[in-house]
Amino acid sequence: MKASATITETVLDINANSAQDGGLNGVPMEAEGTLGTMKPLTPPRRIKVLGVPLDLGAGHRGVDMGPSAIRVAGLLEGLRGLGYTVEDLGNIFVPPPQSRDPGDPKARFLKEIRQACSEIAGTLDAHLDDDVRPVILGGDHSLAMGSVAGTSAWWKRKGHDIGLIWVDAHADMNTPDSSPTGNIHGMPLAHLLGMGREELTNIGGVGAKVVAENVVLIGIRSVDVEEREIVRQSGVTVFTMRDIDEIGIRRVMERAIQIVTHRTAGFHLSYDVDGVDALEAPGVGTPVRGGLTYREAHLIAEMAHDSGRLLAMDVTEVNPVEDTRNQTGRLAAELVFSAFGRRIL
Ligand SMILES: [Mn+2]
Repeated sequence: MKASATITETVLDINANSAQDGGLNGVPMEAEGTLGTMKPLTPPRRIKVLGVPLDLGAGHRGVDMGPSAIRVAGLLEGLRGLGYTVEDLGNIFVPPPQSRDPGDPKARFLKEIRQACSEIAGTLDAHLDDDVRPVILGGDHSLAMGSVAGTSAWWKRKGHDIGLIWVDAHADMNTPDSSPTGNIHGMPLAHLLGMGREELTNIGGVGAKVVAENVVLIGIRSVDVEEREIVRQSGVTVFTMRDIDEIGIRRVMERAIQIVTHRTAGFHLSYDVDGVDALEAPGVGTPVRGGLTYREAHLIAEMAHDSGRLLAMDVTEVNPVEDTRNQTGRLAAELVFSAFGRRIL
């Protein structure tokens, strides 16, 4: 990928590749971008829910209450209604920020976040099985350094890589050196790709958890100045809000699923609810105008389900302090239902 390409050009490059070889990013269309020699995935029968009351990575307080809000919205009952056996693993322990010293201003609460993410990774790795899909409730998005590490470690032992779909208003690809705030929830994706601080890239296993060729960002509309260059150089595929406006969310998701399932067992869906427009998701820490509509947000989850390749899901950044009568908590629960097969008819 050209390092000099803008994000929109990157998408256009993909189009150009498709025209040349019938695929994108060199992925042949006919190969289904999927399994190679892998036998079919066992369909999910059990869902394990893990709460992460983490707001150490965020600038605004309150996302630590997100897991409760999503549970109160009827998450477990709704998933059981879809026919799954659902187990709630409870919450991992996270200290409140007021009780700790943030330490390094370039990576605030690094030690505590590392500890929480290691516990997430270990818990998921221990609870995964062929027919189990974890759902992780946030909490700020830095939790994904633990959840994706856990999913990746388990599948790696079975001999498979995983892909990653990252839905977000932000790219979350800062490193401590580039971040204007030092808030780690703006850095998880960089660390999952192996960039940044070793203490964070080595959570749940050494080094990168996903390769850029299998990573797709969707819904992006706010990228910091230095972060922009990191995104461009990284090799991940980005569908900004403009791309969604221009080609539609259905085409975006078709391509995304091809990319994240190419020679992988499947993909982890890390859904930051601030990707959704603030009109539908007012209860987030960092709202940005011009986001996904309610239906675009759902179609992402519905198509993730229909791909048959969804391995795990995070829903993050629900902030009850900013919310209106748990509207955003309910949206988060509904997005999980769509990702696990709820349909209109
Ligand atoms: Mn995020």
